[in-house]
Amino acid sequence: MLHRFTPMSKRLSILLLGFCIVSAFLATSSQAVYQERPMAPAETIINSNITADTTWTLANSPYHVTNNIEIEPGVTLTIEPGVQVWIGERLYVHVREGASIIAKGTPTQHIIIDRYIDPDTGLGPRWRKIWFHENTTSYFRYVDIAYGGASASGDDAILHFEGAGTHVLNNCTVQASKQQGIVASGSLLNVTVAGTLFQDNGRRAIMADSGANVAVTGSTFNMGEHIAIYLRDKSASATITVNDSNFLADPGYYTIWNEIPSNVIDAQNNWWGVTSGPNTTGGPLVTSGVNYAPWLSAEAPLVGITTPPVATFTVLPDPTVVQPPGTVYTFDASGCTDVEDYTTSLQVCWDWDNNGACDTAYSTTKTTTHTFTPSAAVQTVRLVVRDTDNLTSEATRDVNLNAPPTPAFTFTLPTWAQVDFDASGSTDDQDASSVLQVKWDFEGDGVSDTTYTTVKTATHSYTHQGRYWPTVYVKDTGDAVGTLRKPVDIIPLSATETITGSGGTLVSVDGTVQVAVYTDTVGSEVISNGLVITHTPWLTMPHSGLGGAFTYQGFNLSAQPLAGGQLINEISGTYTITLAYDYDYLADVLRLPFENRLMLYRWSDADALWTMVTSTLETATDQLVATTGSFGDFALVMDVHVVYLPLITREY
Ligand SMILES: [Ca+2]
Ligand SMILES: [Ca+2]
Ligand SMILES: [Ca+2]
Ligand SMILES: [Ca+2]
Repeated sequence: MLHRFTPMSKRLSILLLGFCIVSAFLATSSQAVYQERPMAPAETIINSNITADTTWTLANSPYHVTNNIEIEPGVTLTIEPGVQVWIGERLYVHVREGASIIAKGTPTQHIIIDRYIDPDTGLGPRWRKIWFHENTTSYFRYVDIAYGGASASGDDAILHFEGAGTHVLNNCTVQASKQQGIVASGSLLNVTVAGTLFQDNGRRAIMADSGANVAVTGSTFNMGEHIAIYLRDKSASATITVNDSNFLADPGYYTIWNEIPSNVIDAQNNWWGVTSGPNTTGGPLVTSGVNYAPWLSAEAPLVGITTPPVATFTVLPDPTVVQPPGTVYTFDASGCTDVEDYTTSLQVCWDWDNNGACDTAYSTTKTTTHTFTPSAAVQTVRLVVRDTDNLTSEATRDVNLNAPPTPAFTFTLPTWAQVDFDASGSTDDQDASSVLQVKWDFEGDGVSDTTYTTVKTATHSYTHQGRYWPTVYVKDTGDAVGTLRKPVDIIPLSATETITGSGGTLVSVDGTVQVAVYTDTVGSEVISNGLVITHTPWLTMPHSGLGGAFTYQGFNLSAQPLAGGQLINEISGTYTITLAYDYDYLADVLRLPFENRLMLYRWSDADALWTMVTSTLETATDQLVATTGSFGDFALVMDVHVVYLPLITREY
C-alpha cells in the first residue's frame, strides 16, 4: 500500500490533541488560566560546531539548531531513534571532509529532521540544507526530513551530497523542500535510496550530475507537477537507476528529465500511475534517454533495504572449562550488530537448552546470567537476535557442564610387594559408576601402565621397596578425567630395625631416611651433639659379593653432620644394631626353619669383600643384635646352601 504522508493533516491532529488537553486542564485548574499553550519540551540548543564524535540522545531530544554549524572533519554525529532535530531559519549544517552522520531510526521510532516552529509566533520558516562535503558518509534510516532547501538557489536541497562519499537513505521521507530534495554531485559518489518517499518538493526530488552514481529501489516519487529524477548536464554524466518504484505525477508533466540522453537512465520495472506507462494518455512524461520498459502494471510497495543482524555472544567464565556446580554464567550479546539498526535497538532472547524455544522474552538488554543444572555432558546455548524489521539470526555456544568423575580407590597388600587396587568407589555426577573407565599408573611416574577399562580393580607387584604414588585416572562418558594418587610404602616384612647408639636411640621404621639426635661424650664433656644417621635399605635380592647367601635385608648405616654440627670424623663410639625379623613369615608362611642361619655382614672397602659381623640371635624377641664402631654397608643374609627361598611370592 502506498504511504501517503500529509503534513497538514498530521499537524492539525496534533493541534486538536493539544486543544483537548488544554481544555481539560482549564476545567480542573484555576491556575491554568495563565497558561497560554502547552509547555514546550525542553530543547537542547545547538549553536556551535560539533568538534568530536557526538551522539544526540532521545533523552536530550529535541535538538534545536540555532546557528550555522559544522560537523568538523572526521567527526561522526550519531542520532538515536526517536530524536527530533529542529533547524532554524535558513541555516546550514555542513558535514565537513571525512565527517559522518549516522541516523538509524526504527519502524516505531522515526528520527525527525524538520524546521523549527516558533511557539510564540507559530511561524516555521525553512532551513537551508545539510551539505555533505568530500569523503563524507551518511546513513539515514526511518528519518523524516522536511522543510529544507530554503534558498532560491537551484542547488539548495534538503540533502546536498558534493564530492566523493557514500550515502544511504533507507525507509525515509524527503519532503517539503523549497528547492530540490537531494542533489548528488561528484565522482566516486554513491547514493543509495530505498523505501523512501519523496513528495511536495518545490523542484526535483533527486538531481544528479558530475559523475554521481544514484541507485533507487522500492521508493515513491509523489511529485505532482514537479520532476522526480533530473540528470543534469554538468561535468561527467551521472549514472542513475530507478527500479521497482512509483512515479506519481500529474498527467502531462515531466517526471524524469535527462539532459544527456546518450547516457540512458535505467528506469525499468516502475509504476507510472497508469497501466499504459509513461508518455501515454493520463501518464507522466519522460524525456529521451530513459529506458522505462518494461513497466509495472500496479503500484509497487515501499521496500527498504533490510538484512539480518549478526548474532554473536560471549560467555564467562570460560564455557569450555567445566566450572563448579552452581556457577553463575554471564552471557553477553552486546557484540551483535546490524546494518540497519544500532545494537541498542536489537532484541535478544536466550534458549538455554537449545530446544528451539527461547526461555527468556525478547529484550534489548544484551547481558544476562544463567545457572545450569548439570544434566548433560555439554549444553548448547542458543542466542536469537532480532532487528527492528523482525529479521532474526542465531548463534550457539557450548557450555561444558560435564564435571569430571570423583576418583576414589582403596588398596590392600596381600604380600609386602603386591598391591591390589580397587577404584570402584569412583563416582560421577552424570554417569553411573559402572560405565566409568579407569587406568593405572602404578608408580606415579606419569607413564600409564594399563589402558582404560570399566574393570575397576588391578593388581601390581613392586620389585623394589620404597614409597610409590600409584595414580588412577577415571574417565566418564564425556571424556572428562579425574585423577587421584595415594602413597604406598613397599616395605619388606623385616623392615622394623632398632639401631641403638651410645648417646641416643635411632629408629628406622619404614625404610625411609631417618633422623635422630645423638650426643657423644668423653668423660663428662660433650664432644658431639648431633648426628644424622641415614639408613637406606636396599634390595631384597641376592647381592653381588655375597655368593651362596641370600640378602634378606640390606641397608647402609652412615652419618653426616647436622647443619653447623660436628664433622663425621669427630664422632666416636660404638653402635648397637638391632634387627627385627618376622619369624612368622620366615617359618610359618615360608615354612623355612632358617632362623639360626641369619647372619649380619658388613662391606669392607679396604678388603673389598663382605665380612661377617659377630652377632647374637635373640629368638625370644625375633631380633639379631650386633655391635659396630663404624658406619658402612650391612646386610642381613641367609645361608642358601641349606634352604631354598621362594623369594617374595606368597599366597594366603
Ligand atoms: Ca537489519
Ligand atoms: Ca528452550
Ligand atoms: Ca561427568
Ligand atoms: Ca607407570
